Amino acid sequence: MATLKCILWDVDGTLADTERDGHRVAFNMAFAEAGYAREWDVPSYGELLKVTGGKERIRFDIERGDMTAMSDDQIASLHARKTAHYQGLIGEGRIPLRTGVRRLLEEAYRAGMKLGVATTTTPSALDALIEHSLGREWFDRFAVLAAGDIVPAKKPAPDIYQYAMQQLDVDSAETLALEDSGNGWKSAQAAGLRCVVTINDYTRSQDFDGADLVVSELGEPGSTVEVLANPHGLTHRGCVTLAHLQSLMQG
Ligand code: XBP
Ligand code: MG
Repeated sequence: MATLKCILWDVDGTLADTERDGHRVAFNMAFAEAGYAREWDVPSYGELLKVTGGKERIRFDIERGDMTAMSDDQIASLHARKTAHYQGLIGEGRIPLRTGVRRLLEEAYRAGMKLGVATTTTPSALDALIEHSLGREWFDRFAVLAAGDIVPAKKPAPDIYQYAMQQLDVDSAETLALEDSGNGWKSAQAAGLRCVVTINDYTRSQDFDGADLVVSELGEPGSTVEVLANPHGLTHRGCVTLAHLQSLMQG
């Protein structure tokens, strides 16, 4: 029976709903600025999310013939502009944290859990979200910020979770991941982690078979959380608490 020592947080879609009104808008701003006649609308961006990583997503769109051909260097500069626009949008404070995220983070921090981030997004995009949506103190409270190209293979590969666990000196049996997407769940699963999924509009119909708990949100005391999968038969009314995460480790 393992004890929960470490919680690793995904970022986009989990800490905050950043994709539709953050990343997507920033990609479109960079495309327009560079003179590319391409706009990712809300539904087609949902499809593009199956490709993790912004540079990889642009390359995919090019390879399928929907965007002007460009070199890897051009993709990298276009993506750097996208990241700058994203930082601007986040700086305007327009993307709040998802319901229950701050509550659970604070509870886990006070309980002395090791906390970390394991994300596909670019480090400077993550920094902007921490600074403007979470608060600067979280730069110290997260013991590791594992992000972007720090590992060669992005989610659904397990690499980013393995890297974060290595940095924190914890093993998979004592670590739980919080995710929002099928690719994120696959990554956590491949790293051998327990995983709680909070779905969003883009990920609701994705495959979370085998995940330890799938809910609509972490919720706040008194709120109604939709439970989509609960294989451990966890009894919970309302929000997901640290005690729930701890009990998931024992099943
Ligand atoms: C989600 C992603 C990222 C973002 C865009 O990451 O796949 O690529 O969509 O960010 P996660 P970048 O859910 O793992 O946080 O453009 O910086 O890659
Ligand atoms: Mg995500």
